[in-house]
Amino acid sequence: MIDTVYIGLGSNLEQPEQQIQQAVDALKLLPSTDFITVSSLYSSKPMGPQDQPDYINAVAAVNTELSAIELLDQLQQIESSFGRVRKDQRWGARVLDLDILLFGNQVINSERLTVPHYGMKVREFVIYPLAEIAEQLTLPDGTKIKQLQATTAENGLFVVGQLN
Ligand code: A4P
Ligand code: MG
Repeated sequence: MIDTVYIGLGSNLEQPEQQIQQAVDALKLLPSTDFITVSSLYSSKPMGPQDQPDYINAVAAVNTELSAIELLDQLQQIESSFGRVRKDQRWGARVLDLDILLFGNQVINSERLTVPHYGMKVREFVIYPLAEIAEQLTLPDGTKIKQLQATTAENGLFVVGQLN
């Protein structure tokens, strides 16, 4: 069984573009998984506390034979390996979020996983990059990504670059 999965990436370290580039490189090495594509890099205003830097966000698509929990384990390993690297370089706390936005058409409500991701329908920094790479996408509840995009304000979101 192969599922198409959309993964949200976010970072607001001082060099967040590089964090996201390296995280995408790590996604390309996931076992039993084919990397499909990644959106542009977007600058976004922080959701939540405002006394933090702006974020860089992107959304990647992969095809995987992993289960959702197996993929979550892999993503959390990537997150913590980035944390260790950053601490070794005296950059303080890890700031890399890898969220499973959609896992095929599955709806999951377990202790470790809520899929679709609980915030994805209201976050411009998820909706716009997702619409860029999957403009025909329909969520498990029937919502079309283009509908979400049309009703979600950009809130200062803009494209800052492309990944290699
Ligand atoms: N978990 C449940 N469902 C999922 C899922 N679909 N994908 C659980 C990934 N993880 C999922 O995650 C906490 C737990 O969520 C995991 O152990 C997993 O079992 P975490 O990465 O440790 O914590 P987090 O991501 O910091 O927490 P949370 O509440 O998910 O934070 P958010 O909602 O992701 O917010 N502003 C901008 N502009 N851009 C951003 O990317 N991100 C945040 C973080 C705040 N403001 C932002 C951005
Ligand atoms: Mg997270």
